[in-house]
Amino acid sequence: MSDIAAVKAALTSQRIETPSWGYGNSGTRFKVFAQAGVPRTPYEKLDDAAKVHELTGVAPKVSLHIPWDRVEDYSALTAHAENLGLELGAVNSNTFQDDDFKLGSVCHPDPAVRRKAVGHLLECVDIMDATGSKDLKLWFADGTNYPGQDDIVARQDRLAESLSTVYERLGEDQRMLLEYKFFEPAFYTTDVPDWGTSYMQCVKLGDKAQVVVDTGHHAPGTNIEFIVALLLREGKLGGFDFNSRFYADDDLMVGSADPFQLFRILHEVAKNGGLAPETNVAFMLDQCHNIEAKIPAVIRSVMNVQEATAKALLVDLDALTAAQRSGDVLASNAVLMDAYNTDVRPLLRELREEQGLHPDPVAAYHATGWQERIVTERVGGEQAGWGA
Ligand code: PSV
Ligand code: MN
Repeated sequence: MSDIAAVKAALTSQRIETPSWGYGNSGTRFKVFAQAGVPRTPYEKLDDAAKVHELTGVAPKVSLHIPWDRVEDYSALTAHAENLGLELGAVNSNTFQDDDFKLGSVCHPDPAVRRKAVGHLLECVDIMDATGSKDLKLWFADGTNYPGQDDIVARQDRLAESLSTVYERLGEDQRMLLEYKFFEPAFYTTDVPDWGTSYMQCVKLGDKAQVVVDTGHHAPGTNIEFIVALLLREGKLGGFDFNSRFYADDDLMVGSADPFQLFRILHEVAKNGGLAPETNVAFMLDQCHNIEAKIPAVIRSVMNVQEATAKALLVDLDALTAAQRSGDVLASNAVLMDAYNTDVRPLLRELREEQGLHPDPVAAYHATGWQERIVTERVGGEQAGWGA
């Protein structure tokens, strides 16, 4: 696609989902640096997310994490989101912070612990019913640290059985998104370490189960765009958890470590129909802003995804196909590099202005006075965060 109107239309319809936990305090296992003005409640996280959407125009959805975002009344939380022009997005489960889950959750050798884990996942589906969320996003810390610690295949069977109980509970228009990560916190085996394992489990479950690609969850050197292309080919790409990494699961801002990789991923997405709303690929962020200001960092991340998407949309697919078919290696590569090397910032500024937005959302944020306001008003109470 290189027709500018079509590029702008695709950019306008793209939706980027921001994570509630990105607005809270976070850190490494060494230290959490608290920031002034951080939300104390899920309601305040939504207030911050609304700023991001107001200034970017493309971030109306917010992912929740349970129990971090547990509230008394989910219809009140949903109403709060709607009043802010937001929607509640994926509900993320958490079976990794409870003492019972030391040896795993849905793969634990003890059926009572597995029941407890499945109970939590079912609670997440209840919450989805109340919030109108369509996606249940599952990531399991399950695994082992020592050879011989548990039976690899038995754990896979327990996983399948647990997932199928939850799958059966999903409503007509709800999905299960199964995320993989190659290690951490388990260091020897991880029960869902890679896209193949997630894909195998999802295929057995059925059409409502799809794979989530967290860009920080692969071994160094993994060709992520290849995985993305194959999952799209099979109709099994449920979405992304976007972030950047230099070493492991660093959760840095998407597009900051390797913008070229992000472009290559989005090129496969764009080329293989993944930007069409009906393909239903969720473009989620999963990031932690440990040392940088949180709201501007989320805005910057949204802009980074937009820039990579714009470059991907500028790839001249006709020229690319012609060069590929004629076996012209250098010409094929040049088509991609021409798009990547295009400065799309003027295009995005123009698009924002056409939509009545400020051309520079980060500058616009600083001019709103929101940061000063939350620092003054959010005093007392307990700041949101997951501890470390
Ligand atoms: C696990 O590392 C993960 O990527 C999952 O998506 C979790 O839900 C999230 O991080 C928690 O930050
Ligand atoms: Mn993730």
